Amino acid sequence: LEPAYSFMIRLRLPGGDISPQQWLGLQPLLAQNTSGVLKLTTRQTIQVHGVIKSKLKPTMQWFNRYELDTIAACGDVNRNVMAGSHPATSPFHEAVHAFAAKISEHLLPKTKAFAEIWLDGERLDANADPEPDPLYQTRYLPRKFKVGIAIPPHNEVDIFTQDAGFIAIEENGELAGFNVTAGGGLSSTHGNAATYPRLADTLGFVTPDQVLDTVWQIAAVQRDYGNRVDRKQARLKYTIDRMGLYAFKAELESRLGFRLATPRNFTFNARADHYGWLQDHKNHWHYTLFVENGRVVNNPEYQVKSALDAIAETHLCSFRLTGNQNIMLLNVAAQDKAVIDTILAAHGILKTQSTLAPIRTHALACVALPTCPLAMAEAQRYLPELIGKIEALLDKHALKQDEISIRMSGCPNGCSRPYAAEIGLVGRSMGHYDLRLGGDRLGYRLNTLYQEGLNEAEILNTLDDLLANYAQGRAAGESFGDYCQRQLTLAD
Ligand code: SRM
Ligand code: SF4
Repeated sequence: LEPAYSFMIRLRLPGGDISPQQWLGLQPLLAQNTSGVLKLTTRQTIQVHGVIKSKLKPTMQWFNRYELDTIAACGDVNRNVMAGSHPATSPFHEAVHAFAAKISEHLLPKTKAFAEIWLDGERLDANADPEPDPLYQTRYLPRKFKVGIAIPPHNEVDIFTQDAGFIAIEENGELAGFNVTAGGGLSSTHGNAATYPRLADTLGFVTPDQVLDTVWQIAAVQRDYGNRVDRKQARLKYTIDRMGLYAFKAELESRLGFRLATPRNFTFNARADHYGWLQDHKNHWHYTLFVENGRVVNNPEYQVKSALDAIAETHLCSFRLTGNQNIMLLNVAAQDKAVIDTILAAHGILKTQSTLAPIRTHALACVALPTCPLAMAEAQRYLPELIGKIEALLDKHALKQDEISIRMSGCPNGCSRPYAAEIGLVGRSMGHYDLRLGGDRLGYRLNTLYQEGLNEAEILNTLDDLLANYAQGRAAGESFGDYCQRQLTLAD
């Protein structure tokens, strides 16, 4: 008898876009072929669990019917490309956001194997020559490769954590081009000092027409220089540290045939999502809906799943996932807002969302148990409960409205980007977490290990003391992360 294999499947959704037709099309499939919970990920896409082996092919074919695919959503290739999601961020948002799909297509493996295996069912010819792929050749990349596009002043994509990043630069109301970053990556391994989270370096500036070549050549340098012997040293961040930034950049420029220009100025002023309605320069309205840890489920007082299904049925907006595991209702005409509001109200969204504390709505947790084989501790099933207890501490110190960012992951791989949070909790063993402090709120600085392997009581006691000190001793406008960083620096 064959073991009962079951699989997780992740969609490729560059920039997080999914239409209401696609959303509605997925629902019967989810009910029949998966565990039924649709999960919005930290890279703006959707994954589902519990697809048994015999249902894999019909599931892929179902996706294809709705023009959805899973190509390169996992593996040693370019992953789902992220892009700042909110159209109200900037007048040239649409043009910048469109680069997510362009980059995704440009770096997509050219092999026909996906279609042959999953769609038309024809067997691959085992004797055929390997298909030539200009980027991946016959060997793919040494490791996963992640690309993000940030649209200042918003840094929801945590641009400095991406292998390759493009920060849109506006000058005189026009899109001048992009600052290019490279070498971000977060994972580490407990007890292996040769592994570490790293923020990307800024390499220079490119014009919009140079973006595709630049990202392609960054991936190609990594393909040729990345470590193919030790997977723990294979990400681009280690390649850059081994080569040296200067040599990496020189290699990149020689392949590009041009020098990167001097990086331009920009500032980030937010990383968390802006909940509720915002209007853009074209007078379109966009609503951002909080989905705790990206789990699209119905709770009695907050029925996200039913609300989204009902909104999709109206066809009055499209959907876009954010890098913070939330969902946006895009391009609602002023006259249609009331219809959407009525649905949101009927499902408890309007009332509940406005009562949630910022620490909850700004939090991220990875999947972890029970499905993640790498999990050492709980994350998405536990963080909501822990936040309830932290909220009580915030209340006690009159900090309830403080927008502290807290992120939990079930192991040091860091899928919820905990190393870039003000409070990072990284699973060490069941019920025990490393507490990391001193990251900033906007994603410019990593946090550092404060205490190792704490249980819940120890986490709460430690935070209680720190929050008390912060409430008393913070400078005007100082965030919790900056305060902790100042104290850690003083203690050095
Ligand atoms: Fe991740 C592996 C879930 C974003 C770093 N990640 C996994 C796997 C596939 C476990 C596995 O290899 O068997 C997890 C599936 C668990 C499950 O049961 O579903 C998993 N990662 C996730 C998601 C779903 C977390 C979430 O709750 O949203 C995110 C899916 C993103 C997507 O849509 O593509 C997710 N993973 C990330 C991020 C954040 C990001 O990309 O912005 C990181 C840190 C950034 C980075 O890559 O440096 C991340 N995941 C990892 C790593 C460590 C990679 C490394 O450099 O060593 C692994 C393990 C590995 O690759 O060997 C991993
Ligand atoms: Fe799994 Fe670890 Fe990623 Fe969490 S951080 S989803 S536990 S691999």
